[in-house]
Amino acid sequence: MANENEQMWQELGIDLKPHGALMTALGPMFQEIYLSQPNRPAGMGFYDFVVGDIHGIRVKELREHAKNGGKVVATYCVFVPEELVWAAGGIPVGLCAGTQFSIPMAETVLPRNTCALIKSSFGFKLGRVCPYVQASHLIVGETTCDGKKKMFEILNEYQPVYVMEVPNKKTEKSRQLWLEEVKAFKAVIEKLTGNKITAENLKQAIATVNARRQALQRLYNLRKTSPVPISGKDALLVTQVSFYDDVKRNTQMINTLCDELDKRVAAGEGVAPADAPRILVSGSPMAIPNWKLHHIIESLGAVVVCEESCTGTRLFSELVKPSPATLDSQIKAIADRYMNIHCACFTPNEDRLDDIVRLAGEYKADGVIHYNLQFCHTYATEAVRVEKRLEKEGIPLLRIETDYSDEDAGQLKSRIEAFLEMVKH
Ligand code: BJ8
Repeated sequence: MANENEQMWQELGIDLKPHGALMTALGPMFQEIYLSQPNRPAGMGFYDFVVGDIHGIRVKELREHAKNGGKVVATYCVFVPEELVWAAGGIPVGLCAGTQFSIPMAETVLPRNTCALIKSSFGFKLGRVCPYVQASHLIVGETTCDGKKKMFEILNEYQPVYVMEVPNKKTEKSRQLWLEEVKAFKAVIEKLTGNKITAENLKQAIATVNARRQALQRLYNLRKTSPVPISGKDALLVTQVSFYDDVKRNTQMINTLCDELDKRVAAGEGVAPADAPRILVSGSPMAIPNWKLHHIIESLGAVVVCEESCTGTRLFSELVKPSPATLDSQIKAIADRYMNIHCACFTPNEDRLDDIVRLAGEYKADGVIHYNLQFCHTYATEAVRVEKRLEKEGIPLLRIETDYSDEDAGQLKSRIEAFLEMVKH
């Protein structure tokens, strides 16, 4: 298997030496952060397997797909409507950008004061260490933030990149622009795959992606109970894997896990004592293998009960409205659904503040930790408004700004420990 994988990586143009170092580092890290947790649900076995073979089986599936004439479309943002890719017989893959490993590679080109997510993703391509990037036929970017959109211009010099224009406001005019962008994306995907998107195949794709969203909703609803039947780390991993695993298999695995969690809830079985502080994490997404914050919080005896982020509720809380009959109305329903993602790139973004307050209530959070990647100006500035709003609502908040390195782990630990002490009383 190892040799088979190595041959595949070689064919994909992977730089085997740094790639080997990356794989070697991931194992002990996963052991320490994940496998050491007590009382994990058996259903997490699937996710452990996926991480254990992170650049193996799934990449092989993508290669098989490509050998049969299929296309792989890589994305970096939950704004890219994956339904259109599935409908045209393509496979969308949300690219990981959560490791410190690829950042020094990116810093040889990008400014150092760029957010870790952007540097990490760019470094993967530059260093040729990610088989998912290498296996993709098209990378789809978006204009959500300045750093990303300028990085995509440079990335385009290495691999074909198509950029969708995400508006910054949610006015009628902006909605119209976005609808046109979704239509243009449909044409790009049809051209890439050579397949027509029809009312029939799009209806199927909408139903398939909605089913995964509903499975994730089910998982998150189970986290509302006390004691919590699954750790925040495990739930985060399920969401992270959803970005690149096969959508149908993933839905089935999440539902199997939820069946087990239902039994835990009925038996009053949890992963932490019922009086453990419950934390809502809100802010920037945490791409795999970024488990840093959750690990610190849960190592201190608290439990993360929800993520208001794109590796959390923003990924699945909105469904595409039940599929209307005509292709045009389906495209419109897709465009409408995506415009309900409350990313900090929008102004105003009152809906996100409402979401945080609502989620804190629904998940009975004792406090909110606002997670900000360093140099992400939209989330950092929006945190000022989050703070004001939560103060008004009487919800304790801790704002942290960090990156992927471990340099500040000690300092974060002290601040979070003090915060947990405060919310417990
Ligand atoms: S919809 S949150 S996935 S853009 S953290 S790269 S914003 S400087 S990730 Fe995001 Fe789409 Fe929005 Fe979600 Fe820029 Fe900020 Fe970095 Fe960010």
